Amino acid sequence: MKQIVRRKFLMTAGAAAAASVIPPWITTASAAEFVYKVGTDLPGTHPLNIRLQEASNAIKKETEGRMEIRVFPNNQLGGDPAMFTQLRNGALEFFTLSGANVLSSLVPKTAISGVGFAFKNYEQLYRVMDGDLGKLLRSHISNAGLAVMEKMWDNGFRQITTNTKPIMNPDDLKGFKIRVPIGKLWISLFETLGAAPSGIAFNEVYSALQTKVVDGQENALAVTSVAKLYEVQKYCSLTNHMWDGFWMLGNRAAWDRLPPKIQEIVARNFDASALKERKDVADLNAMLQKTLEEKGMIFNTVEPEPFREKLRKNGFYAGWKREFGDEEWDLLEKVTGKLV
Ligand code: X2X
Repeated sequence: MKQIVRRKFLMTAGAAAAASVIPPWITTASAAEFVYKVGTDLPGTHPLNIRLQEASNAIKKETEGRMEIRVFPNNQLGGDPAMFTQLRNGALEFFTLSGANVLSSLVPKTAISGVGFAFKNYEQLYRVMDGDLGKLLRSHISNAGLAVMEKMWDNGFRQITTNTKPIMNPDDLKGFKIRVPIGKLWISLFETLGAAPSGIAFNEVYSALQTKVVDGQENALAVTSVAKLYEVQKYCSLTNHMWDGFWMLGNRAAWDRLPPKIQEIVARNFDASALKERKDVADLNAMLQKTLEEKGMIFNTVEPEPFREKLRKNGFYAGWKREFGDEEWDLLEKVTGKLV
């Protein structure tokens, strides 16, 4: 008897545990009229996802439950190329995607935010991306059939990590096998610097580093930290070689289905959260060197000029100016100063 009671208890406990791991889209019957997903490629603990969840809560409240946006972090819906396909065919309603990443396969000009060694600091960067160039890029994205919010979300200035040696100057990159995201600009930047880059989606980066398919990667410290890349990387060279950030993209038909009042609430909350996320990420990147050193990483600073000089000498800036066009390039240089 006693045993039967116990078994019953165990079964109940087991059922409860199983229920808690069933994904939300199966268990939660939602009363919301619009239930949309947003996919991201960053781990759930990254500020981008925390702020997205906050925006989603605010949107639900302000729409009095009519609109529910479910956050799917950490490539749960697939890597960037898969999520981008889903976004375009309507299986996914919102997606945060870097302008230099897969988005540039559809809208090549969005990669301009990632031009190597272009921005000296965040102040310059946001003057460009919240200004006329950002506006022009949004019109290109919109002409390509996607919805896009006004404010970009920060990924950060990118730094090179390796498991073999510190990168001090361009010569250290000679033949160096480095993972980069899937985008022509990244390949071009590292090839021009003499490295051997491979485009790999982020959900495969940890294992690519662990199995030594590549010897290094480059990302903002926040990503190296939340994705635990420090477990498989030893050195971190503070190259700040490019800035990277995410556009909040929407599937156009899904966006157009929303009543104007709900569109306004969604856009306003996404943009407000983006501004908060920018501050979170900048603060985090500024404090993480110490944390990562405690985990065993060895840091070095880098003089950017020899890298910029090598890029300039090898036609990197002139080539990309032709690719992006004079109008875009002039809007960039108006703030950064001459790059070519
Ligand atoms: O893929 C990357 O390295 C990441 C996470 O930084 C981007 O989304 C561009």
